[in-house]
Amino acid sequence: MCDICTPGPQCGIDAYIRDGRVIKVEGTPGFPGSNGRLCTKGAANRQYIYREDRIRTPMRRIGLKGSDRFEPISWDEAYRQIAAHLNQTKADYGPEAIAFVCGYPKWFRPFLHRLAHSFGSPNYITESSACHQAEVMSYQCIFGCLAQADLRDTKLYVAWGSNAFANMFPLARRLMEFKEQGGKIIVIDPRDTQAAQKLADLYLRPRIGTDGALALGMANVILENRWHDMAFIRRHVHGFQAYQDYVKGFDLKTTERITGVPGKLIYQAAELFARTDPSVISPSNAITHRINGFNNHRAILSLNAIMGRFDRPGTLIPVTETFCHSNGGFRSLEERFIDETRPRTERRAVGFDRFPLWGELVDEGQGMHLTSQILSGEPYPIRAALGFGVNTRMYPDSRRFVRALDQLDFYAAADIFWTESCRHADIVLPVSTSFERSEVKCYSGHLINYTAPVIEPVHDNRPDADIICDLAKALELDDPLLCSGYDRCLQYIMSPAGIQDWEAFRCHDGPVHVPNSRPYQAGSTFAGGLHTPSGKIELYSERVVKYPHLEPLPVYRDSSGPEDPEYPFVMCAGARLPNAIHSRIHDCTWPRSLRSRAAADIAPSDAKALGLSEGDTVRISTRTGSLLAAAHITLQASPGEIYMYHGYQEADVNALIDTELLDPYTGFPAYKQFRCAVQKVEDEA
Ligand SMILES: Nc1nc2c(c(=O)[nH]1)N[C@H]1C(S)=C(S)[C@@H](COP(=O)(O)OP(=O)(O)OC[C@H]3O[C@@H](n4cnc5c(=O)[nH]c(N)nc54)[C@H](O)[C@@H]3O)O[C@H]1N2
Ligand SMILES: Nc1nc2c(c(=O)[nH]1)N[C@H]1C(S)=C(S)[C@@H](COP(=O)(O)OP(=O)(O)OC[C@H]3O[C@@H](n4cnc5c(=O)[nH]c(N)nc54)[C@H](O)[C@@H]3O)O[C@H]1N2
Ligand SMILES: [Mo]
Repeated sequence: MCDICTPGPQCGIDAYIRDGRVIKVEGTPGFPGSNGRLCTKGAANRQYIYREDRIRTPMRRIGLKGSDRFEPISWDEAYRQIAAHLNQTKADYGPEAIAFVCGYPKWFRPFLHRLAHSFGSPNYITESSACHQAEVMSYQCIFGCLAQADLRDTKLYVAWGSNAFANMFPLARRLMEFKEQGGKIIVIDPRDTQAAQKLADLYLRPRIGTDGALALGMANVILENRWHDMAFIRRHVHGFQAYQDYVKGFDLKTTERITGVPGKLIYQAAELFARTDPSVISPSNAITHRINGFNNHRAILSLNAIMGRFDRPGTLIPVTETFCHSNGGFRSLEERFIDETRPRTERRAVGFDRFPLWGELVDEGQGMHLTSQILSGEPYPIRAALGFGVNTRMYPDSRRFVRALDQLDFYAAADIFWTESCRHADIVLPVSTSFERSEVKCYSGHLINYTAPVIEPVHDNRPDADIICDLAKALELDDPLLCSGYDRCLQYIMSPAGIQDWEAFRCHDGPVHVPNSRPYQAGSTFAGGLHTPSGKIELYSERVVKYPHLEPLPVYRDSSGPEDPEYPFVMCAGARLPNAIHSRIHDCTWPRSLRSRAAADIAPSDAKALGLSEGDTVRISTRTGSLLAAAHITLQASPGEIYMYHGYQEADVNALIDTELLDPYTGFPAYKQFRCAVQKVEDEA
């Protein structure tokens, strides 16, 4: 299965092998979801797995940190050294002084989480500190559980901050079919995207990050026209009165002034959504990448609440995260697997004190506070870390993150490629790609798949899950299950799936249907009771109200901060490009050739004012840092706004972001909304 992006679509790949090498990849015909297709990134898998900079053997640093002076060592020696350092740090500072950190890869996460627990540390931290958890928290605060749009039965879908053509092509295809079958789509995006152009019956183009106001303005239209579902609200919704009072401040004129969306369009969108039943709005996680992101997301979700668009076909229906953030239609023992070795420690995970709502809802440290805690040693020191697929460029003010790595007494990095994090590690471990390993994945349609490797490891690499189980042994942890290896643990975790013949399942080519999966039953979430403090859908959050510095209503505040003549533009960094995925394929020549230079999208009027032509070099700067990029002049960007993709080594946009620009509810960084300056740079002739 393709692992270029996960847990996402998980497309089937046919790999053609000659003399032990992959010579060609194609989508697997008939594979659920992808049905024989691959995206631009997936088609580049061959270049990905044979990248020149793959780590070839375990390595030990012999020069200064960041110096690239390493020597090869054996796996046993690497394990021995990691275990010795981690156990020493534990003896000196306590187990919580070691952080177990993971980047975008997902497939082995419960194993890393259990390793942290068995070791005694609460500090398991992942990229979810900046990816998916803020959304989950928003759903939890309002509905008590994560939910998703039921596209099969809806009549109107609002793609709010979502461009599936770039970020998930099977979804884009589904939406095209949906439209062909008469479904209506509203797209809301400050960028004039492919989704806006190809899918939208109605397109709203707000200023970056003003979505909270837009949603409250739409709510005001709905309430004034009495289109809301009062019977549903009386029965199921908490805090309606307070919400209604707050929403009154967002009349059409005010909302138009804040968002830049014409009042007439705001009215139309509200009417179309409210008067089409079933209809559903599902805001993307792009909404959460800014200071007021959590509340913007909640304001949008609240529209579903006042219209009763929850727990019935065609609306928001609850999702079970079966395994590694994917839904296989059943409850695995993943939670128990993680929980049963949880340490009894007084120490709270990184970031819990600073982001108490996060601490209450999320079972992992808030990684956006990791740098600060390493550098300050407060409230307790973090002295060592074990990182799997940790990319320094994911972190705001990424150079500060590198400084934090350098301050650790010990850092071990496991990655496929030789990255900046590896250069600052003490021990580096080479890991396998999905072509070289076996793994179990669950996904929608109630499917489960046990893949097999198609090639021998390209170099002396090992799968992450095996490394974790081996480390449990090397660390001499009292955890016989984890020490028994990946497959035995899986059999335990997946036992509720009802698979009778595990061996047959393991050898089966392609996904199988989960025997014990259960189809969604309309109304079952209400019947089981909502997991919110009031037991109702909360427009006014009783979870949030406990924290005096947070506001229980989904209030709107400007995330850009006060205007600043020195930094007149607002940057939105990271809107997905179809040919890029974070840092991982910028170095593959095919996808890279589609946008060969790191480019900043800028509106034609701004380009003119700055005297820019297409491809000119610009310097983009903030108080935190600056970079050089190529100007890409496009109508996709509105005046005053700049868009740029992240993860480039030579133009790392996250190096411009102040680490303190964090949403106080979720700790999420301001990737998609911060002020910057843009200047033309005369190329040296
Ligand atoms: N400005 C800006 N920054 C962003 C975002 C944004 O929108 N804007 N998006 C954020 C989001 S949503 C996310 S999810 C993060 C992702 O950010 P990252 O976690 O940085 O994502 P990647 O660069 O894909 O992968 C990180 C590392 O994992 C390695 N890797 C790949 N597969 C494996 C594997 O199986 N095992 C191991 N051990 N390593 C592997 C890769 O080589 C790479 O070095 O970026 C965030 N950063
Ligand atoms: N090709 C590709 N696909 C990917 C990824 C990738 O790196 N590359 N990453 C994967 C990952 S880790 C994740 S988390 C998902 C992310 O999935 P999404 O969050 O859906 O993806 P983004 O492209 O970040 O944002 C979607 C749209 O939101 C818009 N947007 C940005 N700011 C705002 C705003 O303030 N208001 C509104 N209304 N819209 C806004 C952007 O212009 C963009 O078109 O994508 C996944 N898919
Ligand atoms: Mo993400």
